[in-house]
Amino acid sequence: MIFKEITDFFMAILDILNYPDPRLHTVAKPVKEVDASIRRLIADMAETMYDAPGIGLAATQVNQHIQLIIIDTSETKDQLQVFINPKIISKNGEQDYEEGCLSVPGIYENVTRAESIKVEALDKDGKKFTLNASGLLSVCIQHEIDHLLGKVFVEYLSPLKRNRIKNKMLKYSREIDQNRSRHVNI
Ligand code: QAP
Ligand code: CO
Repeated sequence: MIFKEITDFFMAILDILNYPDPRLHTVAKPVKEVDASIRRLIADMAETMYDAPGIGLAATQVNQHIQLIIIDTSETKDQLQVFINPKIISKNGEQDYEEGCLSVPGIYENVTRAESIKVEALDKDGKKFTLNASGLLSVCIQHEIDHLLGKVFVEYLSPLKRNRIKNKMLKYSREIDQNRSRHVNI
């Protein structure tokens, strides 16, 4: 119990990279060993995701280019799923889903993906597992694995839509920067 309090105390909310940050296009490397530094990153990513709040987060989005994603699609927000070195073994069917992304705040667009998938990964203890997923969980796993491949969901949209989103995001980040310097000046 005391240990849990100590780890909670040292947990941190991490900065999330915003589209069109070029670092979001980095291809993640496999995790060699699930050690203490990986467990720390998982705890920090979980705090970051729940704080947002979001249902999925890839290490790429917090500028850590390793094959690690976390997901919690439960209503109660107490069912964290960790996927290390995830691989999609099979895909079936098609579904459209209105997706969002913590790296593209305020933007929601329809994307077509597989309806159901079979995924193989390591869990938080480094133990191999396979999972059959459909519906929202399937969409979320595919979306987060894309991040590890350097792909953001807006890349499935038409160039016109994507450019509009890119310009909107750039304008939004300039406004944030201006507000920051105004705070410093006053
Ligand atoms: C990926 O995305 C996902 O724009 C996870 O202002 C989303 O958690 C997969 C979020 C939908 C499948 C379906 C987005 C929070 C969270 C925003 C997220 C925002 C605040 C996105
Ligand atoms: Co995303």
